[in-house]
Amino acid sequence: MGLEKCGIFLGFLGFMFLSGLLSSMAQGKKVHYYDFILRETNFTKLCRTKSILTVNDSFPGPVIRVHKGDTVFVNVHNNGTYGVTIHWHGVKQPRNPWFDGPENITQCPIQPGSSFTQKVILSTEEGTIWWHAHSDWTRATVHGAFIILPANGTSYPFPDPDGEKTIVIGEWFKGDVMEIIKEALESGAEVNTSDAFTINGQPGDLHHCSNETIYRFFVDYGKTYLFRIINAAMNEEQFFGIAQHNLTVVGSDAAYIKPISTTDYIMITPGQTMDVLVTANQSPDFYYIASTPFVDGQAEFNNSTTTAILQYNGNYNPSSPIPFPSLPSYNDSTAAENFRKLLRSLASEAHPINVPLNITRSIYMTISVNQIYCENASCAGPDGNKLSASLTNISFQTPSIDILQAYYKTLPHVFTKDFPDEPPDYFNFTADHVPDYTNFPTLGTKVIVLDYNESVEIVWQGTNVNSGENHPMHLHGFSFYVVGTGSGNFDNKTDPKNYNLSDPPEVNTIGVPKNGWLAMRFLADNPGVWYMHCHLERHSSWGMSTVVIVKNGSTEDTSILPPPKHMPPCS
Ligand SMILES: *[C@@H]1O[C@H](CO)[C@@H](O)[C@H](O)[C@H]1NC(C)=O
Ligand SMILES: *[C@@H]1O[C@H](CO)[C@@H](O)[C@H](O)[C@H]1NC(C)=O
Ligand SMILES: *[C@@H]1O[C@H](CO)[C@@H](O)[C@H](O)[C@H]1NC(C)=O
Ligand SMILES: *[C@@H]1O[C@H](CO)[C@@H](O)[C@H](O)[C@H]1NC(C)=O
Ligand SMILES: *[C@@H]1O[C@H](CO)[C@@H](O)[C@H](O)[C@H]1NC(C)=O
Ligand SMILES: *[C@@H]1O[C@H](CO)[C@@H](O)[C@H](O)[C@H]1NC(C)=O
Ligand SMILES: *[C@@H]1O[C@H](CO)[C@@H](O)[C@H](O)[C@H]1NC(C)=O
Ligand SMILES: *[C@@H]1O[C@H](CO)[C@@H](O)[C@H](O)[C@H]1NC(C)=O
Ligand SMILES: *[C@@H]1O[C@H](CO)[C@@H](O)[C@H](O)[C@H]1NC(C)=O
Ligand SMILES: *[C@@H]1O[C@H](CO)[C@@H](O)[C@H](O)[C@H]1NC(C)=O
Ligand SMILES: *[C@@H]1O[C@H](CO)[C@@H](O)[C@H](O)[C@H]1NC(C)=O
Ligand SMILES: *[C@@H]1O[C@H](CO)[C@@H](O)[C@H](O)[C@H]1NC(C)=O
Ligand SMILES: [Cu+2]
Repeated sequence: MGLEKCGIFLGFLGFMFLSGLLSSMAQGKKVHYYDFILRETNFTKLCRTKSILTVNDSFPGPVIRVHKGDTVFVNVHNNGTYGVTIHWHGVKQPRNPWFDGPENITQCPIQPGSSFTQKVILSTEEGTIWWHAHSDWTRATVHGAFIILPANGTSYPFPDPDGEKTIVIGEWFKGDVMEIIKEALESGAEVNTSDAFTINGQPGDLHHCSNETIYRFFVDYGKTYLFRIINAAMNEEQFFGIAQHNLTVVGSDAAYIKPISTTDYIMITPGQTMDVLVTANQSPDFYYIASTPFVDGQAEFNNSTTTAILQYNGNYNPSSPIPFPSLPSYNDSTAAENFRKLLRSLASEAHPINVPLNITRSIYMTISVNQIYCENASCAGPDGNKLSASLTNISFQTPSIDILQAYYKTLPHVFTKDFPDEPPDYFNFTADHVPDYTNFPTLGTKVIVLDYNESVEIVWQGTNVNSGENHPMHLHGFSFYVVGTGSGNFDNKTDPKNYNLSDPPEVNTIGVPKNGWLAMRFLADNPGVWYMHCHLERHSSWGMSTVVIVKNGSTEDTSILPPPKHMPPCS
């Protein structure tokens, strides 16, 4: 190459580089750096001081606050006593499964004394998501909000709120969560229930130990606030409300929705987020904010209510008693469904949707709680068996080498690619009495393999095996459109005729109704290894999960990014 040509070539490269830089500057996209230090911290809750694993000693953990399309580097240092991983819940991570986080799915744990810097690539997400540990039950105390503001030069699709509040609903166990799940998996019994729910780390004053420390949200009369609500609880969906204040839901799972006006409660599953506008238009007073479990299954659960106070600024004598919201009763499946059915995409010019219409891959997947047979009824679950759970009757066995590495390096014997597109056996999934044999799943590390850009439909079918209940299903690496739902068994001939293809909500987690079904669609345009699981932690621990591998497309731009130099090693 002559000198002149070379100069022109370099000039061209320079131009390409500069124009790239200029266009990203015009959109104001930024790179952020956060340091997370995982360590044991002493906390006092429910009259008991105990050590919990936290990020930077805070529960809930630090807030990540960025703009749409930014990139975040989080240096996670583990100063604790066992291996942990961190997941960015609701971040699609285009082509970047390396930093998604689920233990032994995309990485092995970050060992004590070591660090892992995770690159979190934001794309279309806008609104509220969260981050949490994704190792055993560590997420009980290791989680925090992840707020994504509109990109520079754009605004909310509703009037700018006067202020913003973040509500993280958590679940508090007096015992050690790692011991609790270990003990339950060994014995096969139901998992110990928690002792309280929390709002921003406080159980609230229905628990006398939290009487003085109940969380207070201060508001000015006449102003409107954007409440970003995250359900970080482990095992229970929640009904949430604020006394005498209407909730206007404007977003969920970092996507805007058509405003749901004047609802007096929301139902929010573990894993979901709701962006809610609240106008402080009542007489200046204290008002209870409350969250109570929604559980329509048969298992024992923590039936307590967590509270906080919405407190108007000013001089006045608060009412006694303080007004309390009226929430649906704990097993009101209809109230839960009635709320979920209100979710519809904004589907505007500025926030368009792209629902796949020509489905090239259909998967019908059953969701069940199961049992594993124990000789001589030697286990502590029902009938002397062990409790288990499955998708399509396969109880997922987590490997000891991460599936991403095994896939990338073609390592044998880590997983198999034979997760079926249909259940092995059709029966009346939602019958009052299902055949006994359906209780017992097969065990395996079976994954779903999708071609790049396939238009996928998954129908999740709740079953009454053991007993039915609402399951909040979550998919990593994507958000998906909820196109249909119904009770009983899905009918693949008639039910698709009633799909909503014009404004279905775009979410990353959704409650599949008890003894009902839910159909979702997505375009498989994100190559990688993506975990799919129930976000009720004990179900996930029992095997209610699988993995979706999306193959590379034909170009570099449609392939998984090169791996980072150092991934945490597997032992
Ligand atoms: C937003 O973009 C404008 C140019 O369009 C720029 O002047 C400004 O600094 C940007 N603000 C931020 C916070 O990035
Ligand atoms: C966490 O703590 C470290 C060390 O004290 C500090 O450098 C870092 O900024 C903190 N991170 C956050 C997100 O607050
Ligand atoms: C927590 O407090 C207990 C006493 O209440 C103490 O024994 C323990 O060392 C403390 N742990 C940490 C990590 O500070
Ligand atoms: C945690 O931090 C302390 C203080 O810096 C250090 O002495 C200890 O070795 C660290 N432990 C781990 C497991 O990183
Ligand atoms: C679980 O609950 C049982 C019964 O209350 C109790 O004996 C056990 O210690 C608990 N396990 C843990 C790890 O807290
Ligand atoms: C909390 O404190 C208030 C007074 O400060 C008292 O009236 C109320 O009974 C207490 N509630 C509980 C559950 O202890
Ligand atoms: C809540 O919404 C209903 C229905 O629009 C309305 O009648 C009521 O006045 C609203 N209440 C408050 C407190 O804004
Ligand atoms: C849960 O608590 C509510 C209100 O205290 C009560 O009505 C209901 O019966 C309780 N449910 C269970 C299953 O304990
Ligand atoms: C639907 O997809 C199939 C398979 O990719 C293709 O052959 C067909 O032309 C598509 N139909 C429409 C209407 O796009
Ligand atoms: C992940 O693999 C490691 C070994 O690399 C193993 O110690 C750990 O128990 C596995 N985790 C899970 C959740 O199976
Ligand atoms: C399945 O069982 C349910 C509940 O008993 C019943 O209502 C329904 O009719 C049954 N469906 C079929 C196809 O038998
Ligand atoms: C439709 O459902 C029937 C069972 O009701 C099943 O046998 C058949 O394979 C399904 N068809 C497709 C295309 O999934
Ligand atoms: Cu579940």
